[in-house]
Amino acid sequence: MAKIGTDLSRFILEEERKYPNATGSLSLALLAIENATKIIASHIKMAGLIDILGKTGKTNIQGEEVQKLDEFSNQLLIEHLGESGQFFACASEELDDVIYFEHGKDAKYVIAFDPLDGSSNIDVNVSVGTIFSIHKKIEGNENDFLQEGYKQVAAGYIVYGSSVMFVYTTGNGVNGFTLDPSVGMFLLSHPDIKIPKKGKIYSINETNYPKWEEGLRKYIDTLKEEGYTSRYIGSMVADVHRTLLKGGIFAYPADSKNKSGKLRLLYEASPMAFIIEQAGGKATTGKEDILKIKPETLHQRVPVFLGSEEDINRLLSFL
Ligand code: AHM
Ligand code: MG
Repeated sequence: MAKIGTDLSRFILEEERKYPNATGSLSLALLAIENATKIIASHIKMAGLIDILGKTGKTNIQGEEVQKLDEFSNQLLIEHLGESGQFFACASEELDDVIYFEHGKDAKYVIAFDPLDGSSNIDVNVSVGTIFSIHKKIEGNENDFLQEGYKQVAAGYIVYGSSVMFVYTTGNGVNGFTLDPSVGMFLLSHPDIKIPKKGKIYSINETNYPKWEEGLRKYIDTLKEEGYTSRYIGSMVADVHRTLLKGGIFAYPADSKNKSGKLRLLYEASPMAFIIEQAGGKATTGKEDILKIKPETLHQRVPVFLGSEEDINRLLSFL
């Protein structure tokens, strides 16, 4: 196992050496994501200051146009991932359609991402994140994004919190890296993360309680009686990150108004499901495993329940 403190770039290259037939393309792809997200992290840290430094009109002190951070993150990822030459195409939560990269004609992978999840939290200085999901290019068209989640080659998230963390899997366990701002490197801080078999926390937007199905209401009532505690940030990356480390359950269910819930399969549900399952947890819509769903459209939404194995099994017995 890699040593605590190993930097992410080295870790990625060391992982690659375990596969004699690897071409290095996935490593370069992950390094491109790492670099882009470091830049996003530094901009998020400045978010409050950018206002002070003069965003009266739409230009900042350098006379550049001030972009909203989610637009900025989206654009930055598209540019970096496109330039890397490792991706054939990308799909983003912020874009209607797939972008095919000029320098990716021979690339092996496609990537779906949510550039800045939970961005409504930025204004109040609460954690946000980036989520990504990588699949193999098969047909060279939009269908490449409509592959089941279990076929992901890699998935990960970056949580821009009190510290910045990069957590990812290539289907071989989950590892977490913390950004050391003094050297600008992600260092291995959480090797081989395993989610506790059972937790004590549930995370759900309870204002929707009256609109939930009966079984879900009973389940949450039962958790309360048993002394579970409630934590809900409203930023999926942060809520899932806590669930991964501390156990319990995170949910964004369907309700009588939103029949498929809110979260998107490609950019949110599927990559998080891959990570949680790689850490020994479970992820379901309540009816089927999230990773088994064959997506029908780029922006489709699904109900999400993920977390500790025992907590998810228990939930399923109520639904
Ligand atoms: P976004 O992608 O537009 O930021 O929305 C997704 C976010 C998730 O991070 C979070 O889990 C959810 O929306 C919170 O929704 P709600 O405010 O309905 O509880
Ligand atoms: Mg989102």
